[in-house]
Amino acid sequence: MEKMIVKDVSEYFNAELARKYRSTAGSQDPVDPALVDGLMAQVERDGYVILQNLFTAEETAEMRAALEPHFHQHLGRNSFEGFGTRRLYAVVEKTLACNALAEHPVILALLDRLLEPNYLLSQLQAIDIQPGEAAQPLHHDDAFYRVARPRAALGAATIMAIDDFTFENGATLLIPGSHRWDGRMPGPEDIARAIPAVMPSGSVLFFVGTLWHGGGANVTDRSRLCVTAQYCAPWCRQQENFSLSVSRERVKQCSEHMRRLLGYSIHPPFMGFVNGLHPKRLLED
Ligand SMILES: O=C(O)CCC(=O)C(=O)O
Repeated sequence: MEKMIVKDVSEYFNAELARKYRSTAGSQDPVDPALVDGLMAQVERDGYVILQNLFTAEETAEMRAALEPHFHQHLGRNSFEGFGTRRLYAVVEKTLACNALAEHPVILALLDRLLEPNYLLSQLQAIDIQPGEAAQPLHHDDAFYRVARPRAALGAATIMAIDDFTFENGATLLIPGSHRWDGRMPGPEDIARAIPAVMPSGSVLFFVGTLWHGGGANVTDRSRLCVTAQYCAPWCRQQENFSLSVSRERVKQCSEHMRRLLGYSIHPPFMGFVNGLHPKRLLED
């Protein structure tokens, strides 16, 4: 094995030390760079973009059917989770059906532009807003990393409509351009100009972690189901502790991309190691 002599520590910090387990970041099916350029222009301007009809009706129905048996009847524990909202966590352990959202090539292509290689899945959950639920408090997803704004986003998120999203059933509310704000909170005028992410089932809202948003109020008599995948920089802590909530047997059933996103990956030179070695060794029989 070639011996690495560290003369300059910054060289060491940037070195990809893995040999057998070299990173698979960026190796998903290619996406037309012109398409990604167009989507990124919208993300940079508004903080979000809607990917219309990314999934077919069959794919969406498959996700709904896979999720439904796992929902408990109990509702959110606070007004942020929503007293009238059902949430399902540790989705990968329960079903692989939603991996297709988390590792969709168009979404990975956008994340490749926004975040450092080997970014992580921060959480994957299903959110089912029940009739009569109030609007969720507006927030931005990377707020729990206490780093002063304005700054680049430390993560990004997707919200996939399983049901059609309408203003009446609680489509996610967004404040366009709020990703560029400093540390200020939204005032009444900002809240008044928040717009609902109205989109048909199978579409995906993609937004950066600095964008102010929140679930809308559901004034209909039907629930509003979505799946959301959130991602973070490779050196940020994931919200869900996937190494504890997703069994190794389950991870072995996942693709290379999902394994990397769940945390079976290294941020150079060695963040994420297990006993000094690459975590993917744990997936070997
Ligand atoms: O359900 C939604 O539309 C948004 C949910 C959300 O932003 C959250 O729970 O953090």
